[in-house]
Amino acid sequence: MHSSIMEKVFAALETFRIELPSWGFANTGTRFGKFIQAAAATTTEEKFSDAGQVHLLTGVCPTIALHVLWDCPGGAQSTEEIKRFASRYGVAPGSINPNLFQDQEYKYGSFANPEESIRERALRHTKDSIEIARRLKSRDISFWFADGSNYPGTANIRQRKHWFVEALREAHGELFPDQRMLVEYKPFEPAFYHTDIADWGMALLLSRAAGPKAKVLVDTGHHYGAQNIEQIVAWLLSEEMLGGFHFNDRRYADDDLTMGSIDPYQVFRIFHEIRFFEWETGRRADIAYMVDQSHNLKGKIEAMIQTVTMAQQLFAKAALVDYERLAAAQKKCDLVEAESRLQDAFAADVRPVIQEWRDSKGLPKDPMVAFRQSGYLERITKARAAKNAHNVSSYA
Ligand SMILES: [Mn+2]
Repeated sequence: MHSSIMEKVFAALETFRIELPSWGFANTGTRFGKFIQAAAATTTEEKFSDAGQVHLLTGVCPTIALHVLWDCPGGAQSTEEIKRFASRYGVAPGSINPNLFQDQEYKYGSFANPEESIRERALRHTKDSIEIARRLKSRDISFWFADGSNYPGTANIRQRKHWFVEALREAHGELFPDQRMLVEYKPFEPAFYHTDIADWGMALLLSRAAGPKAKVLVDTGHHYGAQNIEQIVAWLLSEEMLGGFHFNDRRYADDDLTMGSIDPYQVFRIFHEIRFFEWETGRRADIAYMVDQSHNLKGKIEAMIQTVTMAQQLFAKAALVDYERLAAAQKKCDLVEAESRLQDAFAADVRPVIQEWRDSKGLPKDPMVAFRQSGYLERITKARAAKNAHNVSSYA
């Protein structure tokens, strides 16, 4: 392997970290049923333990995203326990995700619920989440809202937008100096007629209205099939409004498949836009890379290792784009030369260099092989099987 390729990949990998979601280690399913895995995590401690394994073997997942309702049942009181898990299992708390969609009260929305007392309840939960984040030294409060409606004429869309602006502004006012607020969008599901924050433009306007610490979060699964996600990324970068990613892949809708399993070139193109921005401006884009996947069929820890490994590969490939030549080709409108800069970088097999990088860090060259040899899965399967067997597998 050419030494400049090695230098570029090593330098890229040094900067690349990706956050794991606590919920990615738990039992999940579809709206038709939940599939129970004997080794699935059912407690916050088990989620920390599993995320700790992924970090131990890959070295690039130092944080775990937490879901307030599921991981912090005692609210702010849960933070002492969480700090103990973090030091025991070697992963720090990452983004804090308020839950504004699961409680019965939120049937008709949270920040945009027509009932004032429910909007206030949602804001109280948000303020509690910000306090949890402060205690855990988490930087990002990450919002996703299920708010929307199922039938035409049933919701005052403009009024709801106004309520969203009010609530996000108030939440923004509660943020501590080093905290950020990330606003995620999604076109549909669970709402099937209108969703209050349906696309990046709505998320951008609401973030701008909320205040300077609010940024947009791009979940790659939250787009229509033909949408050009990397263009959205380029625009958000240009507007200084890209705060983070939730990575996952999909074939049809928000399928939550493992990153790069269906369309790795798309993830590469996203990373390319970020690297191109950084090359042109000479500064790092301040972006939180996060995984948001639920693995219904694959083993959860293996699916996560596979995801992280794929993320590193695609990020490393994007680091191989020759930006001097690309910029020159774009200027001359030499389309084939310009496109080839991307295609050549994407075609490079970076796996041997990544293995060397891992080796240089004292990490296993192949994290999946190391995991399968570690005996961890057998251990947790034995320890958790009985508890998981009692879990309900049906929503009926
Ligand atoms: Mn997401």
